[in-house]
Amino acid sequence: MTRFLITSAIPYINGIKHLGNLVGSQLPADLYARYLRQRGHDVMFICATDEHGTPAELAARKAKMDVADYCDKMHAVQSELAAGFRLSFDHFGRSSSERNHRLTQHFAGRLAANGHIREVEEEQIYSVADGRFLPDRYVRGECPACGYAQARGDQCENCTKQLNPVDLINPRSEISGSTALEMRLTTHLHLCQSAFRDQLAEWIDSQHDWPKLTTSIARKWLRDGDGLQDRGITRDLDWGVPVKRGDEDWPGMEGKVFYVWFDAPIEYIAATAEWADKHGHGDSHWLRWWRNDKGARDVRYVQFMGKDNVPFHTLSFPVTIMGSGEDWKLVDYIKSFNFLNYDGGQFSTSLGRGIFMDQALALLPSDYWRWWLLSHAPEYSDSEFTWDDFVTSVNKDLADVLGNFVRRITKFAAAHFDSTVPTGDWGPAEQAFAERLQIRITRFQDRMEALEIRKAAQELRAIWAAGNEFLQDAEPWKDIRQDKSKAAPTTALCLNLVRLYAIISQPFIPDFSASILQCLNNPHADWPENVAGALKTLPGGHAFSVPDVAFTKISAEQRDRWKARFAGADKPGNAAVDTP
Ligand code: B3M
Ligand code: ZN
Repeated sequence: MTRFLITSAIPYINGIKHLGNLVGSQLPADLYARYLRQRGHDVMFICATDEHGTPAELAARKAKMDVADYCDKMHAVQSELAAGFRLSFDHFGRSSSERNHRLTQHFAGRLAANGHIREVEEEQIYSVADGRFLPDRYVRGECPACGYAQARGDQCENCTKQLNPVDLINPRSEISGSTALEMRLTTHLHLCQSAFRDQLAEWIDSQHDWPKLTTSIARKWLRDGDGLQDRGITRDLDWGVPVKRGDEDWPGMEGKVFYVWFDAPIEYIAATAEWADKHGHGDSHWLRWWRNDKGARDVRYVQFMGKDNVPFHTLSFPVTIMGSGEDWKLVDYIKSFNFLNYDGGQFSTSLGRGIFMDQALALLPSDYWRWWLLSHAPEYSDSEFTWDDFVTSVNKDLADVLGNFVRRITKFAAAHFDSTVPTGDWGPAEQAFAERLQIRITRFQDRMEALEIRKAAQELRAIWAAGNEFLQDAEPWKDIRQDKSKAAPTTALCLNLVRLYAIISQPFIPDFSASILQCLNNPHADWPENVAGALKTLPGGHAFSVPDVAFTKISAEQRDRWKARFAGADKPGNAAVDTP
């Protein structure tokens, strides 16, 4: 048994996330957490809402709400959607929590004590029309690196480059659109990241097993030099973690808050502390996940995120950890993802283009989405959601292959064996099938452990198909007419195979799994270490009930209707999606 700490990038509070966001971090992290728990490991799976910074302020402003109230509301909405998608977080925290305030101030205090923070008087963009400084996303303009016209002041969405508002070409205010911007002096804290260049390079170079996507992005910004400039970690904003060094006030920093990207990753730690608080545990319970000197040395820490978040997790956050001089855990493995596109373009929150988590659940149960998203995870390149592909995947993989197998064998056994598992000794065909399946399941495990998600899904699909083939070849419906006992071993094996499918498919489609195990009156979901043994778990005489149809096919008419409906607000007849 190993202890696994798993964190998903924490979604911004500013609205309901689309399926591209979901498949880029939370969903694959959930898959992994579920799998590891099944294999008997001790798992701490953490996520939270990212509630500070300009994304939160701008969204609250649009919703005409006080920021704190807006965050309360949206945290509840996001929690409910996470539950709807069966995301099995041990804790879904909030970066605005008291724990995060204290830990963020603690880290800043340590960094300052170790000489890694400088106070810098610098010019920042001030909007005359708005009467305020405009940090980060309060400014939009052209990206100096790639020319993207809609780049935000904190990071270019197009090329992932971290930016400062002053870098943008032709900047304008996101609040008023005003271009009457001037530079004014203000004092901020800078994190001396550049001093860590060698240490970071050595650390990243030693990660031989990390996905190429992760290391290539990290190296790009490290080598470029650019990515590792000292960066401002404070802002002239009202909402956020007040700037303090530990418990002490920071003279000159009154009225300022920490930058959202400084406190957001610290929330991974804080959320684990929130978890401990919620369960009435003392500090040692969360420290044992995070502090090497307090029991976390044997913990394997795995992070999940979209590629745009990689620079912050490979450069900035590690500097916070390293620079603290305390023995906090550094990440062991970073699984990152490319983007999911929507039907020939990008998902767009502002245009209402694509499918958002709430809309998805209103159309179909979560298993349908989980299966398509995970089996098409954008691991090696961007991938694309199309309705045709989604419908094929649901109708073929889930309905024809998996659902049909379950339905066929349970109905057959209900009709001919009185809804019980028949008794009968295996012949060579059953033996050979079990041996073949053992090989496949080992391969499936290897893929899951290597976090090769698409390949794991392919293997799982092949395992489902193998059951259909076995049943098709064995033809128990022929034997049943002449000699019932001849059909018994095949039928018994296939009923046990239904159970095995429910178990190994659980990380992908947990609702299916739960409902099948219930029908089989078998709550013991032990992993099939030994396949032959697992296929004999339900003994002769064991009673079951026929499950309802697990997956309903999507009709061509439904597909066309949905395709039109989600094409985007710019298309006639479509209303804008109601996300802030
Ligand atoms: N909230 C960006 C995002 O939602 C940001 C991630 C923070 S992870 C510490 O994509
Ligand atoms: Zn760019």
